[in-house]
Amino acid sequence: MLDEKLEPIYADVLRRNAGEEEFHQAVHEVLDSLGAVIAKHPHYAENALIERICEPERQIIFRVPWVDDRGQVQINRGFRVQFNSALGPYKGGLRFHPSVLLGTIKFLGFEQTFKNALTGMPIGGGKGGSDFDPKGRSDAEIMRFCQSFMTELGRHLGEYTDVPAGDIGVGGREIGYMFGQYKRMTNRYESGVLTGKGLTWGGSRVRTEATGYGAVYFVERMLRRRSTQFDGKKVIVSGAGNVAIYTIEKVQKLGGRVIACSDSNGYVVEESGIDLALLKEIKERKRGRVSDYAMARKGATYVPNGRIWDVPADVAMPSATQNELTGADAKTLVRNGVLAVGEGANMPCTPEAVRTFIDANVLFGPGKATNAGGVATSALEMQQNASRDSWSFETTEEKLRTIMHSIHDNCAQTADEYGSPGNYVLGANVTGFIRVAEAMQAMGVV
Ligand code: NDP
Ligand code: 2IT
Repeated sequence: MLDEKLEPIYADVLRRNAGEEEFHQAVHEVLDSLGAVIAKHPHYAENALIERICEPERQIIFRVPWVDDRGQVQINRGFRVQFNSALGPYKGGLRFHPSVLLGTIKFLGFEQTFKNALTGMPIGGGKGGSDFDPKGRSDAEIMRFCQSFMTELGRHLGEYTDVPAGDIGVGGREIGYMFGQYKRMTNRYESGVLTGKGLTWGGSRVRTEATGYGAVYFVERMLRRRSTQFDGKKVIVSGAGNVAIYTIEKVQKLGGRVIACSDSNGYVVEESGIDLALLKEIKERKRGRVSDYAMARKGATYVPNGRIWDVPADVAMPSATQNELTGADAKTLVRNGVLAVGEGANMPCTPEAVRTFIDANVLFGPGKATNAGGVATSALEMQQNASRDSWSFETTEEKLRTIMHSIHDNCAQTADEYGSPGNYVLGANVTGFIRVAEAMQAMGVV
């Protein structure tokens, strides 16, 4: 039940954003945490501040025409939701996936606003993408799509305005094609307009690894509260993309055993531990499938269309997509004795799943805190670009580690302050909200 002051705000969000269920879900989760804040500090409910936070500053929708390898004209839809610029230029990734709708980008932009605030860096919140499906497309098709997408998006960007990066379906290759097109359109080498760039042309070390590494640092810090660590733990990581791969890498470095990962077709289990070099070879270089990995490994079992959450583990790191872990999956994990769950993806656990974990006293790291290492390192990339500098791997990773620990500690402290010790969902929502709210109040009605 939402606070009685928040109920009409949520009803309005439902009415004005009809059918955008993922956006409703993300807003509800934050509002659910804000009852405690406005009870303590009623001024945050004044001047329609919360209503303004739920309304994106700008929503851009555009046609993306391009020509495929057979000479056929294809049409996709492009989006950029510039959600909130109270703390800095809009910042957030671009997602290319056939499931993308305006409501998807809105939920992601809303989450991003609080996540970015949590990092403590000067970045506002935004998100974008397209319903373009990169699967099975040639390099040349990807390039033509990215060029057409940037031709329209570019006019809305700028290092002081809006700075995109990658997300599902957008990695170094796509950022390269988009940066090239932006440079050509503007006749400016504006490094700070995109992050996730290649290391030889303005990218930051550790950005590729940052989301996965950061998520592991966050969970490591949670585990420490129970006087334990990754060493010797059995871990399952869903997905097999950027976030999943570097989550696996860091867990393995810390002595954990990752026994399962997945893609949208199925999951693989290997009790002796996933061979990361082979997984990288298949996913990063060959753009193959998890089933190809299973085929290449004697000890691995491939389960098509199964639930990866059925595999018993100490730690679960959902790192694929939203709502991939349901209430029923959470019950299975709890029954199998899961100790900690860290959201590498954005909103991968349904509200029922989150409730199940919190009720069962499972350490639960919400995405906007746990996966903030990616965007934090993007902000480090912006810092390096602004100073025309380039830091070593060690320096950059140390900064990432410090940021993740401070996000963890701030969330834990806020949860204590608001009477819900150990509730990182409340801690993250309230900490992020207060930072955005303070800046918005200082700037007046804008
Ligand atoms: P990638 O495109 O590199 O990998 C995505 C992985 O998730 C793939 O294994 C993909 O499988 C799987 N997946 C994607 N969509 C679905 C779906 N609808 N159903 C089932 N599986 C799916 O993306 P990332 O690793 O970058 O992103 C993963 C998650 O992490 C997303 O939620 C993203 O928003 C979040 N995130 C990413 C950050 C980053 O820096 N990249 C930062 C913070 C959060 P398949 O190949 O079959 O599609
Ligand atoms: O969800 C996310 O935080 C990202 N996809 C990364 C955003 C960024 O700007 O680095």
